[in-house]
Amino acid sequence: MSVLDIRVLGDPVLREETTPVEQITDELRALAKNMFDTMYLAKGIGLAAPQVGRSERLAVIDVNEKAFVIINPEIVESDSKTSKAEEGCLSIPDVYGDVVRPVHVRVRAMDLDGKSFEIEADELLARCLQHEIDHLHGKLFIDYLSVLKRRGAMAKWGKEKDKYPGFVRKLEIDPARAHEHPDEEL
Ligand code: K2U
Ligand code: ZN
Repeated sequence: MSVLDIRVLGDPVLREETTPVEQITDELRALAKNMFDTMYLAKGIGLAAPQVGRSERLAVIDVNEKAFVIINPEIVESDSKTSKAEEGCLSIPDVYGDVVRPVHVRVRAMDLDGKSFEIEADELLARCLQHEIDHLHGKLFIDYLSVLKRRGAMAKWGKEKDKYPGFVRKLEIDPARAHEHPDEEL
C-alpha cells in the first residue's frame, strides 16, 4: 500500500489541463492503485491524478462499492435536470459549498486494459464523476460558487492553508497499520 501526498489549493497543478493517456503502462497501473489507497485513507469517493501531483488524464472513483478507474473520460450525455448538493474536495480540506450539477450523466472512458466503456450515472455517482472530470481540466467545485459564497470559502481556506506548507497535505497513517508499508517512516 502506497499512500501519496495530496496537493491542495494553491498548487498550480490543480489548475492545469491534464494530458490524455496514450499508453497504459505498469507505472500507470501502479499510480491508479496508489490513488485508490490514498483516496480510501482520505475517506474520499473520488481522486483525480492532479490531486496527487500528476498530469495524466486519469481518476479513480468508488461510490457505493462500485470502483472505477476512468482514463481519458468524457461526458457524452448530461441531463437538463439539475440538483444542488453540498460538495467538498480532498484538495480543499474543511471547505464546503453548494454546487448545482446535472442529475444524470453518461461518461465514456477507457479502463486499465485499454478497453473503452460507458457509465450511466445519476445522483452521487453522477456528481462524483463530474467533480473528478472537472479536476482533469483544472476546474474545482469552488468555481461554481456565487461571488459571495466563494469569498466565504476563500476566507475559510485562508485560515486552513497554513496547515499545508508547500501546498502538500500529508495523510495521517494509523500506526497500527504501519507494518503495511514498512518503506515509509512514521
Ligand atoms: O475529488 C475529490 O476531492 C474527492 C471528492 C469527490 C466528491 C466531491 C463532492 C461530491 C462527490 C464526490 C470528495 O472530497 S470525496 C468526500 C466525499 C465523501 C462522500 C460523499 C461526498 C464527498
Ligand atoms: Zn476534488
